[in-house]
Amino acid sequence: MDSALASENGLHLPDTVRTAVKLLVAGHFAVGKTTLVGTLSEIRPLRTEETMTQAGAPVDDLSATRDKTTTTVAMDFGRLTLSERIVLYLFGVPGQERFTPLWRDLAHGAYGALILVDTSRLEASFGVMDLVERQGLPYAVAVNQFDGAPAFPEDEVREALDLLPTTPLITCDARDHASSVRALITLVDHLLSDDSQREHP
Ligand SMILES: Nc1nc2c(ncn2[C@@H]2O[C@H](COP(=O)(O)OP(=O)(O)O)[C@@H](O)[C@H]2O)c(=O)[nH]1
Ligand SMILES: [Mg+2]
Repeated sequence: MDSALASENGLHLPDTVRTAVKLLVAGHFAVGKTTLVGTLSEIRPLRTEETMTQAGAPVDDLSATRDKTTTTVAMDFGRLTLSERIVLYLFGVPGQERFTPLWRDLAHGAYGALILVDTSRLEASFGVMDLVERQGLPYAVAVNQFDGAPAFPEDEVREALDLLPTTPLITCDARDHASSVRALITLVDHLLSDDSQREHP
């Protein structure tokens, strides 16, 4: 929740900002989206979390989700002033199947997506990767390294997720500010690169 560029209370944007960039933070249930947006945001992130009810039990797979008792019903929202001129707006967007109809609206105007994955259930990311690709959004993939999750070599993760050689793949800790900033900058660099322009002209 810090930025040297945000004003003291973190609410007001410097009047030098000229460009606002919308980015999605995407990923399956409990992969760390809310954590990452909260770590990065200089304003108090807007969260739409609700305590999971019994009614959600058949659709939200809790088997591998450690001690999680809330789920994002719509999205997270945060802001990060990257430079005097550029502000990033971060939208944490749900990967659960039942939110698919929201995706076109959420993706509207977005420059790209950071897809969070968990190596202990890589296959759970296929759905959200498909959603991002169907919206035509360029993306980078960040492994949110959970304690005790397998640390596969990069080429195995790339193969399992069927990534293009040009798609950036990084490891991060969504609880750590510097690590999360690095992940986001990797995405922004990719969005500015020729590779991303070639893939999504
Ligand atoms: N060990 C560890 N736990 C994390 C990390 N990121 C998130 N968590 C925890 O994993 C759970 C799910 O994270 P959350 O951000 O709510 O996931 P979301 O459903 O994708 O928004 C929470 O209990 C977090 O505290 C991480 O990098 N390492
Ligand atoms: Mg969440």
